[in-house]
Amino acid sequence: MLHNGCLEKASQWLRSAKSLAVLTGAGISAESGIPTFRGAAGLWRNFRPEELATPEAFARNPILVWEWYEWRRELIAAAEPNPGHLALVELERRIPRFTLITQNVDGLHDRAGSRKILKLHGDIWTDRCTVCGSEVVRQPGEKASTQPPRCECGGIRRPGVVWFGEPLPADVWRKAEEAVQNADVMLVIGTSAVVYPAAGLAPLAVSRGAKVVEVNLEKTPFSSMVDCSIQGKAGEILPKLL
Ligand code: BJW
Ligand code: ZN
Repeated sequence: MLHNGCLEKASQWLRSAKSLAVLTGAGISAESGIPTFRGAAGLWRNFRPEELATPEAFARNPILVWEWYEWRRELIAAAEPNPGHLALVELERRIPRFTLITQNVDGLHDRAGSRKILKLHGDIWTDRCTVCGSEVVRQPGEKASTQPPRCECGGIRRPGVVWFGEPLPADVWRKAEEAVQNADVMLVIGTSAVVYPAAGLAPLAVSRGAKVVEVNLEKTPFSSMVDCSIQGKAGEILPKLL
């Protein structure tokens, strides 16, 4: 169903949900002013994210990749959570079994006040040493560096995110699958649904008989398979669903 007529139905499902899984993507942070990956605004110096978010790109040109992340960290530090993020905080408060699964690395769900967050693709505020694996958490607003910093062990640090070709953190992924398998309702918000394995979670919920509701500005590969696909801005639709 590709019309907004299902908004009322979706909010009924949410009211009676005992177990809710939510999957978010870059679209939920778009109204906070953070560019999505696959829109025109996602371009940085004419590079596509697929050319920058890979271990090969970092190995080839660590400074270039590092600068992209510093640019994004600056945008994110200046941004605020929006009504979409806040609506999910309220759902967490209302629904007994609630799991927020996010592909986003921006930390806006944390800043909005969500507590149970599974970060599938890591966190842009964490740096990880490429040699010893030790992690350092940075504070938004910390002075930017133009080069990837060095670890005490001498290794160079990289952003603690998941790049193409890298496995997702195994425990986080296991919990995400579990939450989706046990959900009676699933919300899929602001994701283009092209990046796996995250894109497999909504089909998993469908196959388990959950009611699946999509909120997105545009149609996606999920739209025709879900129970209700609502086209609109997450920051406007989610508060209406409550
Ligand atoms: C709004 C809105 C508003 C806008 N309101 N909506 C062929 C087939 C299947 C899989 C593969 C394949 N070839 C390669 C793969 C694997 C690959 C993959 O899926 N590639 C596909 C692209 C083809 N996946 C991987 O490599 C993953 N790892 C893996 O598979 O490991 C296997 C393995 C096992 C064991 C050992 C080794 C390996 C890893 C994927 C990692 C993805 N990483 C990134 C970067 C993270 C760090 C960073 O942020 O820099 O994650 S890529 C980027 O895409 C980022 C995002 O989380 C992810 C998803 O993007 P998202 O969130 O959907 O954003 P957009 O921009 O695409 O969409 C925004 C949406 O919002 C749009 O629909 C808008 O309409 C909407 N919108 N405003 C509501 N206001
Ligand atoms: Zn180290």
